[in-house]
Amino acid sequence: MRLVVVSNRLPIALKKKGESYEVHPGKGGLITALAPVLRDRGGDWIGWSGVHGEDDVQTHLDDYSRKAGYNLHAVPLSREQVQDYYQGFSNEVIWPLFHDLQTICNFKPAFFASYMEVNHKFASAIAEHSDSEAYVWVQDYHLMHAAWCLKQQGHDRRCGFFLHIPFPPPDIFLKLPWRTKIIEALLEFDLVGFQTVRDRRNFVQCVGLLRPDTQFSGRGQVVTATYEGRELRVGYFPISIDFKEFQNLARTRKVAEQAHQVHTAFRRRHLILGADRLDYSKGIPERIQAMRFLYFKYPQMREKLSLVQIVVPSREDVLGYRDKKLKIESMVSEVNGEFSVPGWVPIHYLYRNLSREELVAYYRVASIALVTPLKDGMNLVAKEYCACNVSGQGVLVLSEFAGAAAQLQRWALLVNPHDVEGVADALYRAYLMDIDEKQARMHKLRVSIRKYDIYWWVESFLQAAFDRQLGDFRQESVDFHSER
Ligand code: GDG
Repeated sequence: MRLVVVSNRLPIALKKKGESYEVHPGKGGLITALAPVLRDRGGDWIGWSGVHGEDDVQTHLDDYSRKAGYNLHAVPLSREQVQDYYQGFSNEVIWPLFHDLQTICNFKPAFFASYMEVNHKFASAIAEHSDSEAYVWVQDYHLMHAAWCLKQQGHDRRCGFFLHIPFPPPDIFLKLPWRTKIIEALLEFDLVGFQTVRDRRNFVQCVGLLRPDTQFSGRGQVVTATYEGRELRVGYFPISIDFKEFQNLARTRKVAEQAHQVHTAFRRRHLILGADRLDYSKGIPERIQAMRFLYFKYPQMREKLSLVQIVVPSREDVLGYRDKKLKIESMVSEVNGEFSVPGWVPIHYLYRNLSREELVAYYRVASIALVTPLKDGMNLVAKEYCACNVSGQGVLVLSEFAGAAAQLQRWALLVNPHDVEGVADALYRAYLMDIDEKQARMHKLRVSIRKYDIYWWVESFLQAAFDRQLGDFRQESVDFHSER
């Protein structure tokens, strides 16, 4: 069966070279895990290329496809569509709303109209590049109407959908002017997947309020919904990383040397690491406040612990992101102004995209990872840190509002990111933790992440999509099935 993956962006980066383009492979666990599946099945990937109106883009993609072993198809988007569907509807409506920030949503009707137009465009591309035998796997919140549009256009396809971000509870979701349309669109997929059991519960509750004629049956990881006389499956599939790849990279000589250099440059002091895309959901200002509180409440931690905060530039065209950056920068300078002494700076701030090796070197050398999003679908940084912690002595301080907390809560130090004193206390506890406890916790974290890696994620989604009977799924709670 041919697999067709659909996402807002294709898993490549196009770089302009003179009059032409160079195609570079995309990074990240999703592409690493899906590429072999697509190659084996002879698959396709449909998405926007990231550039506007270049006629020859598809020719470059065709050349690349021959090498990659699966086909890439670009969906062309105009500048206006990118502005209204991507920056507008996706990132000024759905992203903030689904991260519980309804007050900053911009519910402009033109954004929804553009979103619908683009979803129709994607549906036409899916219809063109697949037949009724294919399985279409749609990724994420930009394309929640893909299955609905396919049906409207008269195409019969089996479609699954995975939401990478959280699904909000009804009191927040109901604020959305297009709430019923979105729920009805999601119910048109054959399988809808969420990151955690909590996200699925929120979805089921919203369906209950907006389409009370829908019946749910079964329990466990995957349940059945009956909607307008047809059945679909609704499950949770916590996404993960390529554990072995990260671990192996962390063990290379190059990364070990880089880690050693960082350690020496910081005069062998302990490092706390934060690494995030620039985003208000990641809780960076609250984290900086927690650092200030740490140095204030526990002055003995000054000159012993420094935070290295990596911020990766992101969504610079979306309203509010630039202000966030300025706010973070002024907070960093304030803390540094207050506590720096000759030879020691409390917060090292890096605003750039590090190479994978550099990032892994920081993961390897950091004594503590401080992962404190206000809300996050999963958070892969938490998992990558553990995979790269080859010394086995690092401590993960993790927000209870990250999807990853459901799986990792027993062995990480869980914190409420809004409680800056609580975060400071957790950092102090992490610093003082005896080595046996650190090793025991990190061992458990690594075992769990190794077991439920990105390949497990792909396999469990695809099995729910077309292989297994519902009875084959776990009915019992396992570690990542917690309510958190
Ligand atoms: C969305 C959801 C969900 C970070 N700094 C650098 C760098 N990174 C990479 C990390 C990691 C990725 O960025 C960030 O992934 P997250 O999961 O933390 O967050 P989102 O980007 O918001 O992703 C999230 C995810 O989708 C998957 O479903 O977990 O909840 O919001 O992989 O390694 N990479 C490089 N340099 C850096 O400086 N090269």
